Amino acid sequence: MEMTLRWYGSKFDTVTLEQIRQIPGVKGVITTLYDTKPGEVWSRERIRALKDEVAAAGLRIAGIESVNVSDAIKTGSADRDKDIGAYIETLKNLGEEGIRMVCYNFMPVFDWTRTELARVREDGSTVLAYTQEAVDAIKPEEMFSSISGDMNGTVMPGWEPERMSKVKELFALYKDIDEEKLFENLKYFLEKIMPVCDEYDINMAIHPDDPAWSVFGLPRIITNQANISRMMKMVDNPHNGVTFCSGSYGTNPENNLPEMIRSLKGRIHFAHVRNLRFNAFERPDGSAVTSWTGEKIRKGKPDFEEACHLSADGNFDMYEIMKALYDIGFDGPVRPDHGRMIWGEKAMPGYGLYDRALGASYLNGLWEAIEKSQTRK
Ligand SMILES: [Mn+2]
Repeated sequence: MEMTLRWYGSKFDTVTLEQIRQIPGVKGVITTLYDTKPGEVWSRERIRALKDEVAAAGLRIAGIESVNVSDAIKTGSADRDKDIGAYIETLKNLGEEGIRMVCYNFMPVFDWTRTELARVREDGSTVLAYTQEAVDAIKPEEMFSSISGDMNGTVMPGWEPERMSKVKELFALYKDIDEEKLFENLKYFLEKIMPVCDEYDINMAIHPDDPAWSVFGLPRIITNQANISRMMKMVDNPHNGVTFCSGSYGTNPENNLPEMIRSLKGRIHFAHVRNLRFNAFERPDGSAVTSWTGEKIRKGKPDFEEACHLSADGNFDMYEIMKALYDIGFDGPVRPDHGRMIWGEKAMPGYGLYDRALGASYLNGLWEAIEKSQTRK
């Protein structure tokens, strides 16, 4: 694996490449052209300029997160072929510049959903959190204003103010889209882009839906093992792969993360590794759950918060997650995911420097221990 950090670009990120360069073991960044819109072609010149900027700091671009997919593609509306054409052009330009991994998602309207961006934990750090109660009590168009005060002046991916001002229109676009239709539109998109991915050896890595269930009645498909297997089979090409995000699949504590990783051997092109702490969880029918680690979760409407990466701080066994990645021979980029806000840092929630650097070091430590225990027997 290659340890990386997500970086939004010098115009948008509070963290600098020079800082990232000093995190032990981090040589690559996962980045994007944050000011491009879905449906827009990324020019070769802009990609090269980004590459040069990263290289000048002694780092390399290990992949893109994200090239966003337009609503026309997700809903299968009239403009989709035009937008797919632009997407293919972007992939070609990335391929020409030697970039081989592209993360994207296929979530309708909202990307990830959290109801709090700065829940205060017992140690005074703040984290992103989700309660089903808050989602149930709010209209989707109020979602943005309810959390925007805690964004520390940053623009959060998927929550751009100009997009959020049109939430009602966006919901109208998706009113006839159910899970089946969304699967169909994803298949159509993937079939069209696979030839350019084959030509340039570009690994497409779909990010799971977060949380792993329907919010506000919108369909969500990249949520569990059965659905990912369906997706892998419907376009059976190794370039059609996934971003294994432990924090997103893990929002359902019954998703057995190491088992899912093992079932995706050869199809995981990127990994986001982070931990969650559940304060309560229940199935939609109200029954109690035991997490994949064997812990009984207190029964109640879903309520979880993002913990630090350490196993002991949340409900995940981080060793087992890294071990599963090691066992399948995973050699792609991995990044610590959302971190807590600590030590007075002001940054995009989840994307400060300090706690992600601690996360990277912890994951590197786990990996070194796993590797040595396997090779020094
Ligand atoms: Mn993720």
